Amino acid sequence: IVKPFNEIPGLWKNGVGNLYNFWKLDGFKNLHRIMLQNFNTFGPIYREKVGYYESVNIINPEDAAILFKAEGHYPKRLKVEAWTSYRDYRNRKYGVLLKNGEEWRSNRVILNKEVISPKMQENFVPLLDEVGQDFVARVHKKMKRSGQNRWTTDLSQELFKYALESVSSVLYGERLGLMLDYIDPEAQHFIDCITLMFKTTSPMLYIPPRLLKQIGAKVWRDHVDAWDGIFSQADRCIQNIYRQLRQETGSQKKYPGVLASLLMLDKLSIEDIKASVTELMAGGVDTTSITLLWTLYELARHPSLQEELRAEVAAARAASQGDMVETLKRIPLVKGALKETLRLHPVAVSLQRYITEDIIIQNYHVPAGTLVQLGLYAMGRDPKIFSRPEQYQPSRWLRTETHYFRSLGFGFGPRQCLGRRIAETEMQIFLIHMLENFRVEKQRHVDVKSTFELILLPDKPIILTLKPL
Ligand code: HEM
Ligand code: 2DC
Repeated sequence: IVKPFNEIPGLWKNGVGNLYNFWKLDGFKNLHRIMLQNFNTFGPIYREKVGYYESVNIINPEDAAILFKAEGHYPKRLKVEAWTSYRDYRNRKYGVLLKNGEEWRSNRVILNKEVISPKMQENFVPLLDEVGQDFVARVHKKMKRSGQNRWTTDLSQELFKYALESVSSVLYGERLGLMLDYIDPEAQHFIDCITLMFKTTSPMLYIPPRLLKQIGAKVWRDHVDAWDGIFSQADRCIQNIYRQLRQETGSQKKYPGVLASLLMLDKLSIEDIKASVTELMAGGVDTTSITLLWTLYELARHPSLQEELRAEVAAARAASQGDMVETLKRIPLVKGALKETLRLHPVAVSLQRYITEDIIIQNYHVPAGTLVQLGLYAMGRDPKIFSRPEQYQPSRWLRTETHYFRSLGFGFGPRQCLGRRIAETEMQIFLIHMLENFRVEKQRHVDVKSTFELILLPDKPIILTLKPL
């Protein structure tokens, strides 16, 4: 017998009381651990209400499959009100990240062809390879300067620059020059604004931004400043390409980048293009850089695994005679390492959908319209789903054991991460170059955990040492 919605366990009766408890537990920073704890207390399904934010939470891959079958034609995620409020406040258009319904679909279909199709990926490879090589050269230079033939540092700022340089070169077909010693202060400001934007978003998941705006709260003002900085830098980049395109005569052979391709295609309005390209530029910095930082951290903790990966890369290079597109087809263990990083350190704590039809999960009836969340962080650490979940084992993704709805770091289906191909290619190329040139080591035993600032970030600086091979 199917049990009714109201019998799902959990704390969903007193949103304000729960918000207070959540706040006392420093919940804004611990969301992922609180979710994990809730699954331990209530089992594989629980209902929750924090502030005005109400959801049903699930953890099992089989239930994820049910969820995504009920996502409908226009899959809709949790609305991040801070982001839509900013757009409304400044009268800016929503891009594909924030649009819904038919408008989302028509934009997304066009963007898919330019951003996530396997055909386009080949265009991105030479651009991203160049950035990878420049990163290696930069590390060599830093090592020389240190006088010790090694470089010990918190790489996060370097990785932010690497990620922004990579995504910009794909979007604009041009280099920003962030691998140089003196970088444009505007670009550095852009990077800082993205971090601030994410950080100021998380409290506003639970406290309506309208309210915070009314009382003139600092978190709202900081959020507006952050987005203002993001938009003004993106606008500059976009205007620059737009101007060049209008001055150009004759057709160039070279791949001109996502933005110029979209402008020439002429299927989306300029305002729609600007909105989505800005989101791509902003979405392309902290996500890949933090995932790479976690990966280097794991490789430093597992030296023999690091050697295994190095051997795979060397063999792949040799077999493909240096051709990067071919090399990328021969590195399953490197790809497994990135999946493993996202299992233990997912960028997104959860995936969510408003379901469009009634479903039955764990024998409970869940009505259409409910916000259902899949706890990605909790799933990745559940011993019932992954054997020895605490161990970093890229090879688990090579074995025949089932991967059914288990590799969801980029989301699922037509609403999955639009930047996925860029992110994967950029991260794989980065690891290839790093493994070919350096050994990564860790200082002493420092256990780094995650902290939630809308995306999951390391809770303390990760200090690594790079040595030449
Ligand atoms: C959406 C993860 C990198 C742009 C998403 C979603 C996830 C995600 C989980 C939600 C998907 C869903 O609801 O099913 C990641 C991870 C990344 C990454 C783990 C890197 C390790 C990037 C990059 C870009 C980007 C590099 C831009 C170049 C976007 C956009 C969306 C999105 C625009 C919204 C798509 C839509 O609503 O149609 N990402 N992302 N992401 N991501 Fe990423
Ligand atoms: C955060 O409870 C936790 O890819 C919330 O590149 C639910 C939630 C909703 C939307 C998620 C967000 C979480 C994490 C960050 C995500 C976002 C959708 C897209 C965004 C996953 C899980 C991200 C990082 C994008 C950001 C693009 C950008 C222009 C800001």
